[in-house]
Amino acid sequence: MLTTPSTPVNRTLFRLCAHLKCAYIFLMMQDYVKDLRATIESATPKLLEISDDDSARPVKTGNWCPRQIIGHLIDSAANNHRRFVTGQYQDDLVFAGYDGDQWVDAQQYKSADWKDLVSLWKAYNLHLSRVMEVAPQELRLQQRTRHNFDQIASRTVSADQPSTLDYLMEDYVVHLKHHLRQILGDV
Ligand code: NI
Repeated sequence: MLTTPSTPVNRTLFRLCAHLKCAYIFLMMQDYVKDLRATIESATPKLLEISDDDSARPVKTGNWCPRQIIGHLIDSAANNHRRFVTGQYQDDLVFAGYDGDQWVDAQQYKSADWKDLVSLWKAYNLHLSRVMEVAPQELRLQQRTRHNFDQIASRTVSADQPSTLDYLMEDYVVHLKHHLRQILGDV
């Protein structure tokens, strides 16, 4: 573990190194991870401005209400969490799908507490942004010939084209933003 050095010159150098390390980590971070974190930061206060009543009313651009949409995004986080981890330890990128409507119905998101849903959505996505960030680049970018992104991705990839875990991670953020726009308009 690093401890702060005692002399002023060493302390300055230590701080400089810490800043450079932060800058390096930020530069190396995938753009979609930066986008996810910025989206969480900007969307959370806007979501919390939505009243309890409005969070249970269907949005204009779909059948679900905001509680169900954020619930669906929590389900997406849970399903993709598993994919982002197991995808680093298996040769293919073939994963179980899930029926979005069924998951939303089974958990009765329409009667769940709105603020609790937003806080779980935020915490889960901050965690996933870290899962994505720490996944080794060579595993993220490794081309896999076997995948089922023709069935589980929001922007599908045909089965005869190779793809990567990185693609699935970026696709996750695209899907999240699509559903947030249903509630907030521009995100
Ligand atoms: Ni969806």
